Parts: sequence; structure tokens; C-alpha cells
Amino acid sequence: MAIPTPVPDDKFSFGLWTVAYPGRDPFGEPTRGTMDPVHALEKLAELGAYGVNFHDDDLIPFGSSDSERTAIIERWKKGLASTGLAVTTATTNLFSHPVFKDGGFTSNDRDVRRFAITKVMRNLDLAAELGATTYVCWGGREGAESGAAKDVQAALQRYKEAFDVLGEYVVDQGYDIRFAIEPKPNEPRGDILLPTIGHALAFIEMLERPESVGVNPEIGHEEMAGVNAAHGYAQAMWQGKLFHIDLNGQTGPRYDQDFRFGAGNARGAFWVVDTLLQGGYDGPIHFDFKTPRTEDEDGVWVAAAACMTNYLILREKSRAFRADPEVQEALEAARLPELAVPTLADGEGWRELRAEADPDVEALGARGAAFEQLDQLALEHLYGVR
Ligand code: GLT
Ligand code: MN
Ligand code: MN
Repeated sequence: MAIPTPVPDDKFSFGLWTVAYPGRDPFGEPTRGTMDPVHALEKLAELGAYGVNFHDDDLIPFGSSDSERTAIIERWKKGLASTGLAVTTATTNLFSHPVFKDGGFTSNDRDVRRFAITKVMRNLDLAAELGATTYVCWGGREGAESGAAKDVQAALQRYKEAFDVLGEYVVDQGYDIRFAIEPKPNEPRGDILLPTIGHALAFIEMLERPESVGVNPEIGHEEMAGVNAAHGYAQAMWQGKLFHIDLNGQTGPRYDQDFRFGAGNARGAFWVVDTLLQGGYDGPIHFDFKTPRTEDEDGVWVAAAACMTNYLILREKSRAFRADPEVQEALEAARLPELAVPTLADGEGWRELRAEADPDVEALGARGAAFEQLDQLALEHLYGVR
């Protein structure tokens, strides 16, 4: 199989914090220098990316004066114009500064909560100015390490209040922006609120404007929770809530590895790509990875390019899998077309169903499901022997 080259039409995007990650971890100092944001734009454009996104503090260091802020933004805008990269999403850093040690929207400290909402409003203005239509909210510090210190019901009420106020702000300002909540089970907090896609989807229904809030699931975070990431993406699409995606690599429930996409659980990555293609997801294909601190800057660009290459490889494999006549037969044998047929016929209700004689349950129980053949065909495509 020829490996396709990434082009802007593929809609690949990267967080500024991903390529600029200097390699700091809880046990060690950075192994790479600070990356100039405009240099990041140039390199990403050269590699074939389409877009970029950023936290307020990734671009404008926390505590910058108004004039410093304006100069940074002007330079950034020039970089965007000369590289042609789009700003697909933006987000707020509500986790690095000590003020956010107990979270932003759900901190027990009311003054912190008020500051957090204001910080988001300020960056929403910049997001709108730069044309971002999705605003990601990762509540990394919204959580706890201990029991009584967090009244979870009260915290969720405050979380809802923040989204309701911010939703009103976006409407009043006339911005074309939707919010995307990014779930994560733990790290940096011992336990984080809204730990999985399912928790976030349920939370969204409690908001004043549920239609303007969706999810931004990250593969690695779902795998940290031990759940099937592809199933989560599918449910989010089914509910019309897959507003954005974070693709990366993770091997099972452990610390957040943030490997380049396609490293880690390769089989899980294949099913995520297949799920996105089958479900018609057409938003940016965003990578949220961290290059290991063993690498220098060259290694960063190897890893960034590899995220796109691995996506394109898996996209080809998913297409080939779906187009394979043997797979179509196996899908039929596994009754996939039948799953798409409503259980009750048109006009039928519980009365008709209740009146029906029972089927031959023993014969039904003896029917094989024929799933193994189908799954083996998928693996053979993935392993490259078909
Ligand atoms: C942070 C986190 C990511 C989130 C980002 C958005 S920042 O690096 O690990 O998963 O997507 O705030
Ligand atoms: Mn992560
Ligand atoms: Mn992420």
C-alpha cells in the first residue's frame, strides 16, 4: 500500500501545546527548548496540516500586559495568514497556574471560579476574532484527591452554572461558537469530574443550552478509563454531540501516555478511524499527543508527521476493509443489515408483539453469530495481509 501524503483537505490539526511540549514531566525538567509559536505554524503547514488550536496561555504567557498581548496576537495573525493555517478550536488553560489547584469552574473558592469564567470569556473573544467555531473545555483540575473536600453535587451545579453563563455570553456577543467538553478520568487530579464520554453526555442534558455543548473525546482518556473508545465516539455521534476529537495513543489504564496517534493500542485506533468514517464525522482530525522527552525537535516533527501518516494508513485500511467483497458477505452473515431493521414493524406496537407466539427459542439459541470470521477479516486488513 502506498502511504498517502497529508494535504490540507484531510483537515489535520494540532494543538500548539502538543508540538511545543518541551518534555517536562513530574520527574524531570524539560529536555527541549521553548518553541516559537510562529515556527510551529510554519512547520505544521510544511507537513501538510490544515489547522491549529491553542490555550490562551500557550500563545500569550499568563500575566502578559495588554500591549504585550496585542503584539503577540498581531504576530500570530501574520503567521496564520502566511501559512494559511486555520484556527479550528481554542481553549483556556484552567490548570497550570497555582490559582487553579482546586479547579476553575468547580473550585471550592468562589473568587477562583469567578476569575476562571472571566478568563474563558476573554479568550472566547480571541477565539471568535480568529474564526474558531469550537471551544474545547478540558476540566483537568475539576476534581479531587479526597472525599469530603469535594461536594460533588454542588461542584456539578457550579460546573453547570459556568457553562450556562458562558453560553449566554456567546449568544449575547453573537459568536458562532459551540463548546466541546473533553472527559478524562484522572491526572492531574486523583479523580476528575465528568470522567468519561458518557458522564459528559449526561451532564450536557442538564444545561440551559444543551444544543450548543458537545464533547471532544480523546482516545487515550477513554482507554485510561478502560472503556472502548470507538464505542464512545459512536455514541457521541448517535447523539449528535461529536463536536471535535483528540486522537493519540495509549496502552491501557495507566498514566496519560499521549503517544502519537497509531502508537499504543493499534487495533483500537483502527476501530476509531473506521467508526469516524462510517459515522460521517467531518470536523477537524485533531491530534493531542506529546513527543517523548527522549526526542529533540527533529523527533517532534517525526512524531507529528507520523500522527497524520498513521491516520491516513488506517483510513486506507478501513476503506479497503469495507470494500472487500468477503467482508460484505461476512457482515451479512453476522446480521449487520438486520441490526439496522427496527425491532417492531411499521404500525406494530407492544400489543401485536405480545400476541405473537414465541419463536423456537432452542433453534435461535443454537444459531451462530459468525462474528469471528468478520473480526478476523478486519485483523487481516490491519495486519496488511489483505
Ligand atoms: C492538556 C490535556 C489535553 C487537553 C488539552 C486541552 S490540554 O494537555 O492533556 O488532553 O486536550 O485543554
Ligand atoms: Mn491525554
Ligand atoms: Mn486532549
